[in-house]
Amino acid sequence: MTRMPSDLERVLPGLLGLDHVGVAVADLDAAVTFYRDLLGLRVVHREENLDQQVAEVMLTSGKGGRDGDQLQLLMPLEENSVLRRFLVRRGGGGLHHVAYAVSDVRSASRVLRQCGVRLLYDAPRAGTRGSQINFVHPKDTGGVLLELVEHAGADPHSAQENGG
Ligand code: MC0
Repeated sequence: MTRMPSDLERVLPGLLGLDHVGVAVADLDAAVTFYRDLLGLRVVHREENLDQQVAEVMLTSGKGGRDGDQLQLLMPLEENSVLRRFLVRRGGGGLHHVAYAVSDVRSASRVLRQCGVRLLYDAPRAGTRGSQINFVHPKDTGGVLLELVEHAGADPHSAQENGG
């Protein structure tokens, strides 16, 4: 059972704030076109993450928060990947996860585990842009897959325009 701490700041050290929202899509190029050409978001990163079996594109409006909002579009690379299962179950796409930046994903995961929350990985795995990531099971968060992300380097949010 999850033990709700009375002082979240004390219990989860190093929480830096909301990092990105992950959206699962069946057609990455079509989704990029929608968000870039209709909403005016800017593509700041593209990557294939073979460990997670996803192709991803990160976009931002450049507004909101210290480094701008971040939308991560995710498309499965493999038929038997967890993201493919999600797409099938959700009828083609939808909100997949919400990610929070932390200064130390290992210690954040350890503290959450101590509170009875299920972390999906025993040790962090490779995330976008050289980050280290872990996930909290959606059944322990009220139905939302929650990602913890520790960015690589001193300025993790700095992103380079690549033209989309
Ligand atoms: C599954 N469920 C979800 C969910 N995925 N609920 C909310 N959000 C999601 N994303 C629900 C199902 O509807 C089901 O609920 C229950 O969880 C268990 O379903 P399941 O069939 O057992 O689901 P599985 O086998 O697909 O596993 C779910 C699990 C998996 C969360 C463990 O998706 C996983 O390992 N995720 C972590 C890795 C991942 O998602 N990678 C892609 C993003 P009911 O009520 O029907 O029982 S990679 C990424 O994001 C990287 C690139 C990055 O940001 O750097």
